[in-house]
Amino acid sequence: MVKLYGVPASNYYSCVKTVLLEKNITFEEIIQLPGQNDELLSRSPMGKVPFIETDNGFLSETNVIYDYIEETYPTPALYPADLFAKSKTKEVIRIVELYLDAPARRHLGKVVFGETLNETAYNEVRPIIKKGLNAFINMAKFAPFVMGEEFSYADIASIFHIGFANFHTRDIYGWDITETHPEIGNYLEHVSKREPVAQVMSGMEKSLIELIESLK
Ligand SMILES: N[C@@H](CCC(=O)N[C@@H](CS)C(=O)NCC(=O)O)C(=O)O
Repeated sequence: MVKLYGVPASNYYSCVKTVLLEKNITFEEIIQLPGQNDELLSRSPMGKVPFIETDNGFLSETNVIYDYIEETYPTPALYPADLFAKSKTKEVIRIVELYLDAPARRHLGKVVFGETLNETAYNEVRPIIKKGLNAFINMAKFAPFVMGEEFSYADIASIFHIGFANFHTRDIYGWDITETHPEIGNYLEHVSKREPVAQVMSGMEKSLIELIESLK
């Protein structure tokens, strides 16, 4: 049985959990904080979560996990069969990870852990996220899903990483992406009604609120 390690408050963990639910794969969740101890590093070389345990061993890095799961459990498919369309799907995933999640993550210390505002990040992050959002809007079809008619890994990454970015921009800049970009707001509202997404999202939000409260 697949074992999923990580914390429900994590957007990356939420992506992998959604994939497992979408594909009806039986799995066990094991709470694991990120860290740098040797045992963890032998399972997840960067000490990050999520990672999974398979019959063959441990695997980290969400994109790698997507590819492994897709080949191991091909139905329902979450990538298009066509190579170019599949590559475009991966392009969107990279954009939301690198230009929405990663810059927003620079505010994680302040927003989640109550640290002081990083002034450099304050000035640098907003324009990067604006560019990332432009790129995303130019690529997304919203018909009704990001890549068109089929729900895919691009939706899973977009839902959780844009949600993560918005959680930070609202707090730091008073900037709600779903208001400045209503096409994204409408898309997120529609897709978050999907059963596995709704289930994972509510667990993630609950866990995030509990984490923030516990740190106060
Ligand atoms: N590139 C990683 C990113 C995962 C990631 O950033 N996970 C966060 C939790 S949401 C983490 O483990 N952070 C701890 C750290 O960066 O050391 C992936 O695709 O899985």
